[in-house]
Amino acid sequence: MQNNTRHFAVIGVLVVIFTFVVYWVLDGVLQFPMPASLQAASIDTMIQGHLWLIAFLFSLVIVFMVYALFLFRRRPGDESEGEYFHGNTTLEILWTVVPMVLIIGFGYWATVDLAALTKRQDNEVIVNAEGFQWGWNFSLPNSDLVTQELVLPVGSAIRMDMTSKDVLHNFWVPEFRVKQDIVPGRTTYLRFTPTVEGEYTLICSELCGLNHTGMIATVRVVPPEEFAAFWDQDVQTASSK
Ligand SMILES: [Cu+2]
Repeated sequence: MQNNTRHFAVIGVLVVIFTFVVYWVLDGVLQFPMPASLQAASIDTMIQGHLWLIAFLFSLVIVFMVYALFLFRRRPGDESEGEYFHGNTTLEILWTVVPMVLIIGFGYWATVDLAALTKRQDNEVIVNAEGFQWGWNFSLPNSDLVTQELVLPVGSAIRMDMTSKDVLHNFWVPEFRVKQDIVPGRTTYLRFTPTVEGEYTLICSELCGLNHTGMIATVRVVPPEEFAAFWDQDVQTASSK
């Protein structure tokens, strides 16, 4: 028993060290683009939480396994049978209750975050997006103008009202983190607030046919005055045709 306590103490320390190492590797490999929306922070925090959990569970399994493989391997000349034991109620309760608590906890966290991310905001700017094989059309609700480039005002809450001409598509700007499927026959919505001016790429994130990978559009996040000017000017141009 004394011996077991020492084994568990060593394993415990190794698991902690290995957890930090695996997290460090995962965090280094999974480099996300710069966050550029109000919603990005909560999603990034959740991803970090998952990385810690993944690192811990991976370490727990691997450290126990490798430790046992090395320390309790059969020595030369040892022909004895292993000790027979049947079941361990404490262990079984532990490995049922702990994952259950973790899953419920993470589920609760995700539900709260999702509710906050999809909540109606004050003074939302509504922009229509239409996906098709293989491109995008954007317009404002009261404008005839249709553009292939998505211009958005920085700092404003945006609601994308999205439809599809043909098959499933998905609106995804990695820097904004949020994404939403676009479904033929109905309108789906996506809310986000761009926080950093600049140029981004909108990517269709739902396999939609031969040129799916080419279904991209430029997203420009500009000062509110420039946004207003862009649409006003172009609306006039469009209606004067
Ligand atoms: Cu698509």
